[in-house]
Formats: sequence, C-alpha cells, structure tokens
Amino acid sequence: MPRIIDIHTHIYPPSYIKILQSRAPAKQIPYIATFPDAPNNHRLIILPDEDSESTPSTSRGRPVGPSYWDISQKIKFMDDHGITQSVISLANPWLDFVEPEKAAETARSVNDEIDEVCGWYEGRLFAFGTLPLSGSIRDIVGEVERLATLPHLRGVVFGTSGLGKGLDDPALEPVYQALEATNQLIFLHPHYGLPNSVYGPRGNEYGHVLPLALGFPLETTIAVTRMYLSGVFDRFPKLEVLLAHSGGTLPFLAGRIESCIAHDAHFFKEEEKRRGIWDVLKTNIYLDAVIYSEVGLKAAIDASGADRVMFGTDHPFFPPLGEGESEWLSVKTNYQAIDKAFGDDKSAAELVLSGNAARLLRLD
Ligand code: 5CU
Repeated sequence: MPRIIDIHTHIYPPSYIKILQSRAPAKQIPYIATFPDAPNNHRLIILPDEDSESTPSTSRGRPVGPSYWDISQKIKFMDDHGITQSVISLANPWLDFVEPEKAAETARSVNDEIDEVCGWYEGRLFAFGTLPLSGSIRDIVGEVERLATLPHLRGVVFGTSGLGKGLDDPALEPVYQALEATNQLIFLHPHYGLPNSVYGPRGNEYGHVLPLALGFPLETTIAVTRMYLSGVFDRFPKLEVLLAHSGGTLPFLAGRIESCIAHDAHFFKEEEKRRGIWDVLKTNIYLDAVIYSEVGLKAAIDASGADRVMFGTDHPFFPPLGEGESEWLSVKTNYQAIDKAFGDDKSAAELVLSGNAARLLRLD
C-alpha cells in the first residue's frame, strides 16, 4: 500500500461541539441546532447568513453527524480511502468568536484534547493547533510556544481575520515571530468568504456553490496577498504558510499581482527591495492539493513546485450525497487529479501524496 498523508482534514472535538450547541438558543453563528421544518435533522450553521429567513432549508448550514466529532469515524474514513496518516485541524471558524477573556483557556483545552486524541492512534494522527486570536497577544504567543512542546502538534491553523484587521496587521508581528522561531507552519484557511452582495439577489438560489467555490478561494487569495504586500515575508523570511485549496487563486493570479506592483507608483521606490511573489511562492508557501482538477493542480505545481504541494481531503466536508456510499467523490476527484497531473512521474506524485508532508511536518 502506498503511503498517503492527508494534511487538510478537520475535526470539531466534542468540547467544541458543546460550545456550538450552547449557542443554539440565541442563534449566534456558529451553532448547531434543529429547525421546526426538520426537527430530527441537526444542522451546523457556520457561514455568515446561512440561516437567514430566505435561505432554503437545503442550504441552511449542513447536516452534522459523528463524522464531525468522532475520531473513530475519521480513522474509518482514512481506512476506506487508503490514507496512512492525517494532520487534523479544528475546522472554521476556530475560536474567532470566543469571548476574549475565555480565549486562552479555550485554546489550551481544545489543543490538549486534540493532542490527546492523536495519541490514541499513535503515528497515524498529528495536528495543527488553534490560537486564541480573540485574546491578548501575550495569550496568543504563549499558546504558540506551548504548542511547540505538544508531541502531536505540527503548526497552527487559522483564518484570514487575524486579530480582526486581517493578516497584514502589524500587531500580529510577535505571533509571526513566535511561529517562525518555533518552526511551526501556518495552515491558512478561509471562512468568511466575500460579502453576500457580490452574489446578487439570486445568490440564495444556488446552494453553497458561490461562497464555497469562489468566496473561499478569493478570501484566501486576498489575505495572503495582503500579507505579501505588507512585507510579512520580507520581515519573516522563514515563515511557512500552507494555503488551503491550492492557494485559492494565487497561482493563477501571481503574475497579475506582480505586474500591478510593477506598474504602481506607490511601490515604485521600494520595488528593488521587495522579494518577488514567485520567490515567496517557492520559499514560504506550501499549497494543498484540494482543487479537484488537473488544471488547478498543475497551476499549483507550476507556481510552488511539486515539492511544496500536499494531498488533502477536507473531510468531513463534502461527503457523498447518497446514503451508504463509503467512497467519497470529493476524495476520488483529488486522487484522479494527482494521477492525471503526474502521469508516469510516480516519484513526483509520491511527493504530493506523502513525501512533502512527511518531510515538512516531521511525520516519521
Ligand atoms: O461546507 C463548508 O462550509 C465548508 C467549510 O465551512 N469549511 C471547509 O473547510 N470546507 C467546507
């Protein structure tokens, strides 16, 4: 059996599920609740506005069951899809919504819980930790440093909002410094998408397609471009960032970003000093292979190199719609994209399927 490592796979640990359930009465997103038109069907509401009055019941959040919190279901999914090891991460919206005074304590307990769960399947499970981003900088840096000491933790996962002002916020510098110093990767993942207004008055008629297929990748692209423009990668040249969904649209748009900088008087004087975006893509950025097509995957490989792209599944999101299907179409499509992109070059495919993750995240 070939070794396969899944670096994009989520979990909401039981204690986090309890937090989501406790928010149901006030309908404070994120929450888990049932609705009067389907009282036996628990829905996970996480994205902005996906529970509004006008949202059709099929687009109201997503059905939620044990695959979201029960680690034995993750292991079964891994077995069903030939996955040897997984690097699990708390799913969006992480701890973004937690009251500031509870943030540090919640992060510690969620991270300890995830570290413990990884220990139940020693060697098969590792994790990216979560940060108390609504807390103080001291709390956040303290948790970064603590995560570096937990046996199964290999980095952190977070979204694009940072401390509330995005990832180009100078106030985040101590966090980047601590991550760089402790050699911990950032797994950057979208959550907020784009304002619903861009989807037009009929946006609600198209399920989750517009926010997930377009809003998520554009959100990631904008966030990492802001990091780049603000000079984060110049000040922290060893910072490593894994971008979800093959970098959003960054591989496709990097040339345009570079050209806009080269033609912008605002950047004219400093242009000489700035590292090029292609250099950052090949030095600081890693991309997952969760893009579902050969075309997108080839763009990711061309932009960052076959030694910087890593297989992922996005489990437990995008399950099959038919009941009792154990093979997930979403996973099969990503395997097929890797097959098609590399053809006979099995050693390059092996890098994406496991070699890169094993090396980068020290999974041996
Ligand atoms: O289905 C979804 O909304 C999602 C999500 O929220 N996060 C994710 O990673 N994938 C799909």
